[in-house]
Amino acid sequence: MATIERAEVLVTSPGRNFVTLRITTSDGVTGLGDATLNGRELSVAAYLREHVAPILVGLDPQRIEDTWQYLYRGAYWRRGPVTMAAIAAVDVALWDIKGKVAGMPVYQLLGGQSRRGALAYGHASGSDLPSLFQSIRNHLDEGFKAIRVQTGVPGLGQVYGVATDQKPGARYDYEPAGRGVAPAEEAWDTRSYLRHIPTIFAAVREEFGYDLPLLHDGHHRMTPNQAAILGKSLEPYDLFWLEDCTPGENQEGLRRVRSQTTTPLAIGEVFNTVFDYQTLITEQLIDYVRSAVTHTGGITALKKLMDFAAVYQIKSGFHGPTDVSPVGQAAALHLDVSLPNFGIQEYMKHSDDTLRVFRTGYTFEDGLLHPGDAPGLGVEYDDELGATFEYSPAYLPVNRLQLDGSMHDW
Ligand code: GCO
Ligand code: MG
Repeated sequence: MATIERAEVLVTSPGRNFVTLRITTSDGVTGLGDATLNGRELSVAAYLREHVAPILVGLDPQRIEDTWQYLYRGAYWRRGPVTMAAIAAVDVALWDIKGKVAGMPVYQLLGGQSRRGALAYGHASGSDLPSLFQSIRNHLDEGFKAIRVQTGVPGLGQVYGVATDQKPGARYDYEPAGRGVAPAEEAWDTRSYLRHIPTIFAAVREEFGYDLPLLHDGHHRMTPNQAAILGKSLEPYDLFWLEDCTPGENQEGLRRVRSQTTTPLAIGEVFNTVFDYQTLITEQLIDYVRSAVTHTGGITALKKLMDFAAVYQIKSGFHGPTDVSPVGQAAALHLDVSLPNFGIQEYMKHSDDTLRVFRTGYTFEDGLLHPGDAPGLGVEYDDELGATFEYSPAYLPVNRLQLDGSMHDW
């Protein structure tokens, strides 16, 4: 029987920071797992190096479920983004190994394909309408068939999620990364935002029609009542979803939003276990689960969460920004094509440097992503090149109220 011989933590920064776990078996089979926690990367690297890698050595790499339970229950301290990203990395690396040993892509081990590919949405943004329209056109030219729309708000400066440059492929400055010893600060005003956003969606529908699925991310900035107001005012524009309208950790707060608006809701990119979703799912307070494989304990945990959601007709809409590494994105795609209750997949192409360090086999054609047919996940890591991109701290911005400088959710 092969055993786990080595578990190495690889940190690289080709444009932005990534943490990867590589597990090697005594037969020489390797598996990769993503452990990237944007802005807190080294905490997961240390958790893995100090507390997980040593205890993996000697275990049976085929026992994915048992290893998951061992790391989750055995830690005593449960849940939390650092722990769950570390468990996810081990889990995904073991699925990669199992696929390679079986000679099959991971999606085959998950039950095979349920669809030709995963409908992807891209990120269009602009500080004003002409630049937003240009960005939407660029995304349509790149083949996207669903588009997230973010815009600047009059009276506010830079707003998270809005690119300042509209060249094809351009994106928000913090994607790839906001390097520095401390986060940048942005100013916020929710009332201006609530007034402005419906006018933007009216203009986008007028220009691009009603066929194109449109999404919007509220980045946790509203109270339940404010979210209800926004959801209602966006109803005429037929959104695919309104994302993270409130900080979802108060799950009961979503009852207020849900009872007031039929705009579909997506939540969960900052969640890390099924328990964060319990009320949201059983009371059908959301339509889409936003988790990433990387931040929710891996393929094993996210598949169970999605099976639970399926009972309530809730679909997937996995988080796929560039701070989820190509390994994490590949893991999501294997789930996407196999899940019966797939909804949509977020997709931002990684930088060219990133895609040289992580050689991927996934494809994007005619608006659909496919994980490819290589055994395992289909991603290879270039150690030599990875080592040339040294880690440096990079942070998401923080958000303060324009009125008085209070710290605010975003
Ligand atoms: C999204 C997001 C991202 C996150 C980022 C955090 O929907 O893609 O909200 O932009 O803010 O991934 O690390
Ligand atoms: Mg989001």
